[in-house]
Amino acid sequence: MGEYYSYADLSHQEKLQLAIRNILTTDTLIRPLNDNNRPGGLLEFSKEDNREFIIVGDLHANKQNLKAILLDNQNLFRLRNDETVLIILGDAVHDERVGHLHDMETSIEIMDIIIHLINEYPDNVYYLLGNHDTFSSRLGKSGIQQGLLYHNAMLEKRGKEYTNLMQTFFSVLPVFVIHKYFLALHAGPVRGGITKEQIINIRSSVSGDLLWQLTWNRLNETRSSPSKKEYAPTDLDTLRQNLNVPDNFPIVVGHNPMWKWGRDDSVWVDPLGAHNHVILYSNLEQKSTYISFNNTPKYHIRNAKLRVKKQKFLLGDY
Ligand SMILES: [Mn+2]
Repeated sequence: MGEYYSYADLSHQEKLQLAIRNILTTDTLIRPLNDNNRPGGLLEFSKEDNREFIIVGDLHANKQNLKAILLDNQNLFRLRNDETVLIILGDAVHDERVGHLHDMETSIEIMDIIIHLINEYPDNVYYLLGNHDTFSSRLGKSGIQQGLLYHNAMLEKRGKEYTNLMQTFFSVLPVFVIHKYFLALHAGPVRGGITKEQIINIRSSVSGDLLWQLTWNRLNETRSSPSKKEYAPTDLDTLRQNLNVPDNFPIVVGHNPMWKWGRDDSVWVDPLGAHNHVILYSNLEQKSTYISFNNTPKYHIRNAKLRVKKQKFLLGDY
């Protein structure tokens, strides 16, 4: 496509349109079509795919961390050379730091970067749906309606058509990754199990609350019976069984930082009695954490160096 126009000349709206098209045209071998012949909720990468996969947790509008990850360990260079695949686990938007819950400019900006990455490397960059990837007035934190504020800020800055397109963008995102060495999704397994077919048809009218559960469920922290909105370690085991992967298969999620339980502050390995389970949170100010599976079952937890000035120079202005 690069022969016909310069990407930099495209409007924000055209870039977003292109990103939607890129998301919708993922190879159907990777993203099987649902029963309505539309791209489904599942990305399943081939066992022959030997690229490195790096996984980034919730960014919550932290652009510096995303840029630091791109520059760490030659990741951007490797994306460009089809050596690395970047999976972002959703919730790139909505700064959740105290005092910043109203700021929506940074959410618009980080989505500009992600849209750019999807357009630049459509076969190597995948963004999964998180519960914050919405304009819903019901999405909020501390009584602040972040979904609605984000919607209004975008409407003001980019206009109605762009805002409608962003709604389309959210509605076409994949939800779940199956890779030969891991499973990944935004929040957690559904209660009672979910089949591959159900994940592919996650947006079907008969799916009930399955999409909600995959993007909202939290690990039960009280060790009592999990509520309907929570999952227990046994639900992770059920998910592995449903998807025919080994009992010790890693399941990587974001969404639910376990700060009150101490330990590390951006990544939790095997929290609260779960096994082969990682909760990843990539939005800390002092730390930019991500995970790499470099064609082996063993993953590495990496912290990208936060080098602010050099990043701007190397990445240019998105
Ligand atoms: Mn979340």
